[in-house]
Amino acid sequence: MSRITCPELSTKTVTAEEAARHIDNGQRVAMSGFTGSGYPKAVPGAVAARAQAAHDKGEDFRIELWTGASTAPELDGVLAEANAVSKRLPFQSDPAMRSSINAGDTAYVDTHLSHAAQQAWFGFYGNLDVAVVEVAAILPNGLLVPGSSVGNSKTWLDLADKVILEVNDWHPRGYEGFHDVYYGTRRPPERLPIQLLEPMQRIGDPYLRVDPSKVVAVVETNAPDRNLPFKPADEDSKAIASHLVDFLRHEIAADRLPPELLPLQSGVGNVANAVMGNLADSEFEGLTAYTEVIQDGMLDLIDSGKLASVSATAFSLSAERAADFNDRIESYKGRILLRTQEMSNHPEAIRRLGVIAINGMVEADIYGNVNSTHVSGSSIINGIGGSGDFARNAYLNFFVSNSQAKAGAISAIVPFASHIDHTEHDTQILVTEQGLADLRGLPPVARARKIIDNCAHPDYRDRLNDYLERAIAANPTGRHTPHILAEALSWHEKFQTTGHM
Ligand code: 0RQ
Repeated sequence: MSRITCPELSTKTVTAEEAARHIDNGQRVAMSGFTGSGYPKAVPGAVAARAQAAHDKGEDFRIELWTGASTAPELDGVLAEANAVSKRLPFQSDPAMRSSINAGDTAYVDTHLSHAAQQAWFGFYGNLDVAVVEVAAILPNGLLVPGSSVGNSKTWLDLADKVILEVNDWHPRGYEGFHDVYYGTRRPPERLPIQLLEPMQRIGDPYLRVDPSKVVAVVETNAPDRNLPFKPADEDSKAIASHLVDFLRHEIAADRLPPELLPLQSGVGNVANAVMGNLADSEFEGLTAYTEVIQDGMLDLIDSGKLASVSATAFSLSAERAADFNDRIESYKGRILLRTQEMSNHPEAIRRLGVIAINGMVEADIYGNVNSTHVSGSSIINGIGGSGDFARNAYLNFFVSNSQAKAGAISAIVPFASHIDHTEHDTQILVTEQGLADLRGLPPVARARKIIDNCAHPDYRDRLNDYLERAIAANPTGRHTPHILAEALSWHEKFQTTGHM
């Protein structure tokens, strides 16, 4: 049976190539999609082909591209390869898009994921020309059933002058009832409190709304999400997970956490996935999650009976786990809720619920400033994503990483971070395979001693201690956060010139 049961919208069904003709050079185009799920699969490729054809004739064709978060080769990849994106926001993780940004060809506005929608409504980014949004079905009354992500789709549908819908029947029809789209947001000074008092509370509608008169094209697809595999947890990620879980036990014993913990948030990446795997083998029961992304590890936790429910904005599953979820979607109903990303990552909700935030990092400096985004200060990896939304407002925040990268050539603990996404004022607990540094309530030099002793790799520990002691000695009137300025970034410089810190 067709997934497009609205008579008005079904007459607008066209091919992806026809739909792409509604997108012109220089326009601002917003697409659905979050961590490789729920992004349009067909129209972006057709836009890339238009751009390529224009470039072949010596004509300009580049768009501004806004999304929920990262997408996939069929969206970011094809558009970057066609050099079709002049500006990108709020997040990406695609190899071709990353190269285009680092080459200076695409301007990247790396944005907190809870900020993108509201900054668009405030008009900070300019007028939105076209929205391209993937859904699982269009109902007879024109309401839209989202698929594996909600992200910023609500905002893009509201703001765009023209809308293109992709209806992908790879998403199970059973997605109806899995979403909560909040329509109560106003602009300051008329804003109201968000009455979200529990992770699974519904505060919105199960459907996305669209003004049918704005819909210029509907495209039918049948294509899977990105669904990248996860690395099996190695010894280091198991050690990180085990330090973290021991610490949670310690906090329960000290009466700072209830036995069922507080709602969990887990970032993207292999380490975060391994932490969820470790929790599945632990004694914890009745856990909840108020997070951004549901990776394989979280579904395992639900299946094990340890995790009662998850509120998020998107899935990010391996192909195997996505196929299994699609087959058994009914068994997850009522235990998973997908919200708009401005709600999944809302500072007010995160602060009220008391979220336990766990996010990956690239490096931390001895005082606890954290770099989540850049290599050697200049090249972007992915972006800040939701890590700032959660870490800044969490009850407890953890930043996790191996103590070394690139087979020991790089120390993840450095004298001075080469880029700072989370400042020492925001970071609470750092974890590497070496151990855990609980920085709560500590002043800078005490933080430094703890980070070096507990988290740095032994191969780098003596040099970090030596730097700290010399910095203290060299600053008789600057002993609050002592540095030797000429040396603070010398480890990164040495890596650039010799290939080793
Ligand atoms: O590169 O694969 O080429 O070797 O960075 O590192 O160790 O596999 O770690 O997958 O957990 O990702 C911070 C990138 C960690 C991620 C980051 C290199 C390393 C490897 C990946 P290779 P690992 P993870 C909510 C939260 C920001 C967004 C966020 C991230 C690659 O967690 O993007 O938190 N976070 N969102 O070799 C140079 C160093 C390095 C280094 C690691 N010190 N110097 N390279 N690498 N440390 C979700 C969303 O917001 C959507």
